[in-house]
Amino acid sequence: MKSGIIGARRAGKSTVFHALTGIAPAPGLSDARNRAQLGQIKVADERLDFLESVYGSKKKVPVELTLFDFAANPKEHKPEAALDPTLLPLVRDMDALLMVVAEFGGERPALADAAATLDGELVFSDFDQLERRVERLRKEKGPIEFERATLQRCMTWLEHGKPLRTLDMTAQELAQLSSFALVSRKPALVVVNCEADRATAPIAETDEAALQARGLEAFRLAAAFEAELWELDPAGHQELLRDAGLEAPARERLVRALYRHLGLVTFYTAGEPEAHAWPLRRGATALEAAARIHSDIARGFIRAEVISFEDFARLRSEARVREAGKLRLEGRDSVINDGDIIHVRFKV
Ligand SMILES: Nc1nc2c(ncn2[C@@H]2O[C@H](COP(=O)(O)OP(=O)(O)OP(=O)(O)O)[C@@H](O)[C@H]2O)c(=O)[nH]1
Ligand SMILES: [Mg+2]
Repeated sequence: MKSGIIGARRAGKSTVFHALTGIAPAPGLSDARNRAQLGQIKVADERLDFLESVYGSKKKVPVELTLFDFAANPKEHKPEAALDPTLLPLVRDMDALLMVVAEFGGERPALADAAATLDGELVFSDFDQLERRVERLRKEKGPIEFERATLQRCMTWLEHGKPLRTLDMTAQELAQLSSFALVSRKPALVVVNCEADRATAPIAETDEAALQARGLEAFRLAAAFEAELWELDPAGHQELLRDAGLEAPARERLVRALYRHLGLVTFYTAGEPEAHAWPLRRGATALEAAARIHSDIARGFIRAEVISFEDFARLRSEARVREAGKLRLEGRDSVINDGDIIHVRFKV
């Protein structure tokens, strides 16, 4: 899963990246050839640890979140623009966005306004992209009426300043738009970068409502404070977190917030070679889970053998799960639940 950190100049994007990954900002990042620094968060997962030990797996593969800290190009990034336009092609490739808003050093912009400014850049970029496509459609012949109508509906929405993530679309419309990688459709958390003494301060109700209307959600992070904690040993890290009223480090809280906001669950594949955790959209089917593992496995899908995590935790072996009649044989359309351990039967 790829998440890109965006935000105004000096909003603390690199500090947020540091707080989440433990990787300090790279001085060479402003180099135009090297537009992003990558950092990985391996998601801590007790269920996966349990599967690894019971199956005696040689390898453990947790869910990984890759964060991208982009470097704006000072020549392109005009002070009045919230986002360097040359970053947009990189942003298109992300699964989710983290929009950083500064709330430190005397800066207290209305959170909703700051987020709206950033979101506005995404809205503008999508409008621009769709408009160029509509121009080209003028010269095309063939069955383009549906495409034209879909683009027009999106553009009307964007013209009102609304991001596409808040527009309900049919599966057919979404399929029509799939080649565009529209940025205002990407799920996003607004990272409120604050001082340590406001790490647990509530978000004002008016801000919360305004964000919600854009399909956004606030996530508070005292980035400079949590970046410094990486210098400490784990015990010291824990203690200072607790003093600040925080129950877990930034990366764990962020993963939870993203999972909730994106509506994700985790399923597992387990065996002696490896125990593997996979993220999946809540409500997704066995076939979608198979596709997550490998497109060949989805193509040759016959059925899935599914064990719920609770049954496995109680019985502690596949053989006992089978004897107890708790192994489910599921077809391609059955829904996979959080914690399910699945084995896909397929032919190639
Ligand atoms: N006091 C305080 N300072 C911060 C915080 N976050 C960032 N800063 C400072 O703000 C300045 C900018 O932070 P960066 O993380 O480099 O911001 P950025 O958004 O990556 O900046 P650019 O990449 O240049 O656009 C640095 O001097 C940071 O030390 C914070 O939470 N509290
Ligand atoms: Mg930076």
